[in-house]
Order: sequence, then C-alpha cells, then structure tokens
Amino acid sequence: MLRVGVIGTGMIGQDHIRRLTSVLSGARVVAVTDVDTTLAAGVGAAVGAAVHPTGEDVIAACDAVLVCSWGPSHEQYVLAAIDAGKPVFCEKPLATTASACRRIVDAEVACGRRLVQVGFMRRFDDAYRKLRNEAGGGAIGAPLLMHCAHRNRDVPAYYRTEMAIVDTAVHEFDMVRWMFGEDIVAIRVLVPRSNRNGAGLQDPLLIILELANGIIVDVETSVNIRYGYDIRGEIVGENGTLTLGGPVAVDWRDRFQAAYDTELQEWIDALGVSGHPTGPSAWDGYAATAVCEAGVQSLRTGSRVEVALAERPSLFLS
Ligand code: NAD
Ligand code: ISE
Repeated sequence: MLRVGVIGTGMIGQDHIRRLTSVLSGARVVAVTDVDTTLAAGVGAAVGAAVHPTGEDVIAACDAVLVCSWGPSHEQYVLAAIDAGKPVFCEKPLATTASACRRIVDAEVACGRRLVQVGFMRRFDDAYRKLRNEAGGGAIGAPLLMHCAHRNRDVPAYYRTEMAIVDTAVHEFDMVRWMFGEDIVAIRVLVPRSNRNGAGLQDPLLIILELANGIIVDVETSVNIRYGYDIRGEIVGENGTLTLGGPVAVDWRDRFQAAYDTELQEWIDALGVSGHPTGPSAWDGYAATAVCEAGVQSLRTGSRVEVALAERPSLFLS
C-alpha cells in the first residue's frame, strides 16, 4: 500500500484525498498539511491522516507526495521531494516561472531518475484519448488546425486576467503538445470585447498557438460564461474534422472526474511497478510554463512572442 502525503488541502487537495481514500486502490493518505492549519486538521481527521506543520514534514512521513498548494509554493515542495528521493505528483503548474521549472528539471536530471509527474489530467480523459487515437490513426489525413474552447461558468474573486493563460489555458498548452507530439513555437494573445460578468477582467481571450510543424491552434478562454463548464475541441485535417466529445458540466471536478481518477490510479500503479511515474513529466511542466510566460508577454505587448525551450535532457526523451 503506497503511503501518500498531501500538501495543500483546498479544493483539489480534498478532491484527490477523497479519490485516494474512497475510489482508487493501492494507496492511502497518511499525512497532510496546509498553511490553513484549521482546514488541514479537519481534512486530516476525516481520513485518519496525521497533520504536519510543514510540507517538508509531510514528505518525510510518506512514500510519495501530492502537491496541491498554490502554484508559487510548488517549486519548494517538488525540489524537497526530489531531494528526499520520493515520487511527487504536482498539480499544474509545475512552477510559475520557466526558470523555476528548469531548476526542477535540473534536480531530477542530477538525481538520475524520473520522480515528478505534473497534473495535466486531460491526457487521461477518455474523450481526449479517443481524439488523439483517431487523429494519430490518420482518420482525417494530416491535421492542419485545431479549434479549442475552455469555458468556465465563473471563477474565484482572486482570479486575474493573466490566470486565463497561466491557470486555465495552460491545460490546452500541454494537451496540444501531447495531441500532436510537437512543441509550441509561438503564441499570440488577442483581447476581444470584454464580458461584463467579468468585473474588470479581460475576458474572453483568444490565444493563437503555432506548432513546430505548422499546425495552428486557437484557444478561446471564457471564464465567466455562466451557462456551464464547457471544454471543446475540433481538429481540422486534410480530409475532414474530428470533434472532442464530453458533456457541458458544472465545473472542472464534474467534467474531469473520471480523468482525475485514471490519472492518479495510473500514477499509483506505475509507482508499484517501477517506482517511477510515466505521466506528464517535469519537462512537460517546463514546456507548458514557458508557453505561459510568452503568453503573458503577448497579452501585455499585443505582439506575437516566440517560445524558446532549452535542450531536452535525455531523461525526458522517451
Ligand atoms: P485552493 O485555494 O482551493 O487550495 C490550495 C490550498 O493550498 C489552500 O488551502 C491553501 O491554504 C494551501 N496552501 C497555499 N500555500 C501553501 C503552502 N505554501 N503550503 C501548504 N499549503 C499551502 O486552490 P485549488 O483550486 O485547490 O488549487 C490548488 C492547485 O491545484 C493550484 O496549483 C491549481 O492550479 C491546481 N488545480 C488544478 C486543477 C486541474 O484541473 N488539474 C483544478 C484546480 C486546481
Ligand atoms: C483551474 O485551476 C483548473 O485547473 C481547471 O481545470 C480550469 O478549467 C480552470 O480554469 C482553472 O482555474
């Protein structure tokens, strides 16, 4: 039985603790922490997990760790887990700057084995997997374009315009790299007329991504669309189109519930087999954050911004 520790017991931390405790097999939650100590105490007591004062204490007390705290704290905990030689599943983003992600990549390379998986759950969603199989199987000839929409009914009061790129569209940045096996080489962010539900946010955004092989992807983020949580995708190929299935949901927990289950079950199973994760890597986390950085620059300047990645270490080539 994998003894898991959870750092950050907010929305997704609690949701992952619930699935580890009641849905999945092969793991149990033994340690939790949160800067909100009252919250951590309640969540820990409900599942019989020890409550620790710091993330580092949690890492010491478990076999593998889930980082579900706010993005700016991810680097510290992921580096501490690598330092302790323990597998770490980090919710997106891997870290909030490309240079912080590089420090994580470098630490993993120095350690000589993969320990980090990033929470890009779309790779585990049935509808996305079907779309990728069909597109890769040549059903529509060579893919040329993809249209995506990422619509949230609403967002918390602390949500800022840049978060539509770094918190929301970051899922599409990873998804298209995985869907087409190509890096994103440039980004441009367009700002249409604003939705009055957004209370001062620049919302929606229209993001144009250029892939290394010439495919162009457009991503609409609308985060105050009111009617529901709606994730869309359509690939245009030489001989036809393929459309992403999936319902209009209430929120991300509802739409991707099965994908989160599969993501963590496959993580537990992979650790049981080899001790190493096989899902989205620290390199994938770095590549997505590099696109986010370029996207925020494009939002500020209105210009097309190129994405320059470092050379990929051999640890991340397979
Ligand atoms: P949240 O605010 O509900 O929960 C985050 C928790 O982390 C809070 O309880 C906060 O007190 C705690 N925290 C913050 N800094 C901490 C620190 N240094 N040490 C310990 N605890 C700390 O936020 P959330 O929506 O659960 O998001 C958490 C993370 O999960 C974010 O990185 C977010 O981007 C990601 N997320 C991913 C998905 C997904 O679809 N994969 C969905 C939602 C959130
Ligand atoms: C949230 O953090 C997520 O990751 C959700 O999947 C996304 O739809 C939402 O926009 C983000 O705020």
